[in-house]
Amino acid sequence: QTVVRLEDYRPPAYLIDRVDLDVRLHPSATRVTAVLAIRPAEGTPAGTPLVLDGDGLRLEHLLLDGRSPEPEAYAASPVALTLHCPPAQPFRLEIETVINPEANSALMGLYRSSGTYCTQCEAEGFRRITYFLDRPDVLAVYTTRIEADRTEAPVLLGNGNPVEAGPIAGTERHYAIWHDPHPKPAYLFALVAGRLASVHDTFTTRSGRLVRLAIHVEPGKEDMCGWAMDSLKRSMAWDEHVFGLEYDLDVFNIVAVSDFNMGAMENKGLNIFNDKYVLADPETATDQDYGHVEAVIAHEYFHNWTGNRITCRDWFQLCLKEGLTVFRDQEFSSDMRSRPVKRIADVRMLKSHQFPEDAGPLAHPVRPRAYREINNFYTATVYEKGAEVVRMLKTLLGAEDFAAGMALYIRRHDGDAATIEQFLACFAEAGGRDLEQFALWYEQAGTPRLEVTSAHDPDTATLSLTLTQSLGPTPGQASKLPMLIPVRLGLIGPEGADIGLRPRERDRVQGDVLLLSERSQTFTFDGVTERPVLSLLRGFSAPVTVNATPSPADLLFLLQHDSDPFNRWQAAQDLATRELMRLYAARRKGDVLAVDAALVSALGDVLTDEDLDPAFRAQVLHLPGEADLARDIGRDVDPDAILSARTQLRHAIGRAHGQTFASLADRLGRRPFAPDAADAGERALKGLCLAYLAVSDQDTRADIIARHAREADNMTDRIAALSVLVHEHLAGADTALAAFERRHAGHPLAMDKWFTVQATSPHAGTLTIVDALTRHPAFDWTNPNRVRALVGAFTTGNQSQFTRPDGAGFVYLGDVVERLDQRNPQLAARLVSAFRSWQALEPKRAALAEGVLSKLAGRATLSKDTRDIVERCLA
Ligand code: B3K
Ligand code: ZN
Repeated sequence: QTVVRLEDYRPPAYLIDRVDLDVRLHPSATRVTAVLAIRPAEGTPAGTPLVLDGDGLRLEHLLLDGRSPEPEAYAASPVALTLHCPPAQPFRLEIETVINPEANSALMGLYRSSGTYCTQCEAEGFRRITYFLDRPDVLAVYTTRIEADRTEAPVLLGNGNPVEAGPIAGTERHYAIWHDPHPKPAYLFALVAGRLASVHDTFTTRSGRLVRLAIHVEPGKEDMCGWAMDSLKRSMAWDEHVFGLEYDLDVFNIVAVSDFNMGAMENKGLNIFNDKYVLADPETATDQDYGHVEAVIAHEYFHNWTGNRITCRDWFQLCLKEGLTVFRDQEFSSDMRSRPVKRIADVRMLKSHQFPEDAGPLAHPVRPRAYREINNFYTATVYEKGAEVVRMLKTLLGAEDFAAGMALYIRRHDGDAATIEQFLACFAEAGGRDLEQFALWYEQAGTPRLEVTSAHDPDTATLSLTLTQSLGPTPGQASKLPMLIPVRLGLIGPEGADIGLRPRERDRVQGDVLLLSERSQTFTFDGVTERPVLSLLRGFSAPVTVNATPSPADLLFLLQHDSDPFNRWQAAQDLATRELMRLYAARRKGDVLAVDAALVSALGDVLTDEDLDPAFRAQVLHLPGEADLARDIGRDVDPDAILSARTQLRHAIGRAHGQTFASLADRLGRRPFAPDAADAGERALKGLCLAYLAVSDQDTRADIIARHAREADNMTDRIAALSVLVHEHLAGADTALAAFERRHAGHPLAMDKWFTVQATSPHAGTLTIVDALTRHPAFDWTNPNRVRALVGAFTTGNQSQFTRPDGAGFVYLGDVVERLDQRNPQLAARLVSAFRSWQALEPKRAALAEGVLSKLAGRATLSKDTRDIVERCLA
């Protein structure tokens, strides 16, 4: 397999200025004519061959400046069209290919989803439509003519603005022409054609452009588009307000399809979405779904500037658009909702998805240096850690200089295919900073570890704080350089109030942010008369792990007093983690210890603190997950001992506060459903209360929870109650499952939740149920959402059962991957990544996982996508 390396990047020898596409749609034989206006790039020697990319293509016709070239002048294969000696002057190439959308099960290129024609071109799907310079630094202006059967596809959508449309006389067919004036790389090309219904609205930009907005969905789903449309309009207004960025076309179309490999795609003027991130109503979508719809709609919209107007020079720069755009959508959601709760949720996500990636065989830098299959690099590291890096940049520069850097980036690079270096240069210039060391965040993989020690001297009223950073080896990177780590710090006095910081090393402290740049640095603070409690890494100011060993009393103090809500939450997590580790260590030795009563009572105080936002209380009471604990344990992990430790602590909390959980569950979230953050927060706390009630000793607990499942008037409450019934094996679980199934049988996205609830049940027997559910009428191996909801949920959301000591979970995943790999390599590769932490497991389980991976590696027919993950896991 060929490895693509960053250091091998060369600018393209030829450029394509204009693309005129004519796509005559047919289910199995779509005819694509591409007319390309090509010219040699400056400095390209005459006679340099032109190699256009293809993937599974067959050339039907070729014209060079209107004439058929001699057969020896070119060569065509499924993967390339080569002109051996193209003209030295600009020329026109007309290429005809015929493709089969119906047979396209990889969902890359032009395919059909429930009868709708749609495309997915990022990263390298355009080459499955026509031969092209399919690389992000070749930007062209596209005009697309789409032609289709009028009844099969009454709606025809392309990038940019509509130009003309009409019937084709004497036939059953019609056409539409779309023109996108903004030069773009091929990965942003899209077309959609089908029988679609739509909802419409308008948005007027602040400079007065009237934009027609539309969301296109399967007929009958129009009522479920309101939230997405509302989110879109809020995104458009927010980007103007916060970043000064306006929309630049007359129309903005969103299409929801049910077969989609990922979340959504930011094609210029024509965003295509997994329907899961568009459709929402209280009956079928949870508060979490509402939050995701809002965030993904915003994310794709924000790409219009960070991704489309300024794109990536090459795929190594993927985080240039993804990290930045995730940062932007996180900021948007924070402004729409509670900022601390959003931050907590994002950090939870980062720690549970990105930290394990960074700690295992799939670790890679935010900007990778090499890949075999680029689709495998749309990762938590590129996206979520990429966003953290942008967030640190803002922390280091301050809001004002950061805004100036962004403005400069947009001004200077509009229309460019840019690099991380160019991006950073804008901030270095705007902020008058040297960002050379900071750039290591893009280069070095792994999660840095911070050791913190402190000494307080009451005589001199000083506090000295020593921070030491370390970063372990990751694949391909044996040793690392120290990074620039912004550590936001609070010192809290005995009364619980913050003490103003008076640092001696003034040039190394910026406001409340310590700039750690050496391997080890000591910071001294004056005027600290009494021993303060340290609040370290406030707001999670850097994606690192902290080893500071505060006393349990200090953690309890932080939980009660920290003015930084994030660190209040972090203190609770640290306390719980510590306790869980203690219980775990005992269980590994066959002992069972008593649970620490102080922790249980402190959590009870948070639970009943009516001054705190319910959503925040829910986050505090939500214990670290099994996978979080596995990550912290790091080696020789026994998932069963983790599960029992966690179960033990949950039961202790449930028993201690059973009455409170029961009364809160009864009292909370009784207003008619509205998706706003305040109501969602109440429902989150209610769901959490039900989960603890289930493990309390309240006699009527099963009845209460079953009643919640029965009487819920929205999906959030219904699924919360159902999952408690199922996961705790309570009486009424089967009845509730059956009722849910009857109620939602016709709604695949709701049934996905039904699959997930069962797949994530931590009981022996779950694997058998998962397997049986693959034969349920609502299940469909060809739909990625179904597969992820059932098999993906089992392998990534049910640690103890996936890693069963007999290895059956591993074998099952291996079989599923083999079954899906030929059909949909991207989906198979995504699923097989669930093996990524296998080396941290205790030796018996690790050997069983390795066996399955080795067996997969031995399959000659494995796709490039899956082989890449499997071999990296084994390396
Ligand atoms: N840019 C797309 C992801 C494309 C994934 C290709 N395998 C969605 C997004 O990040 O907005
Ligand atoms: Zn994105």
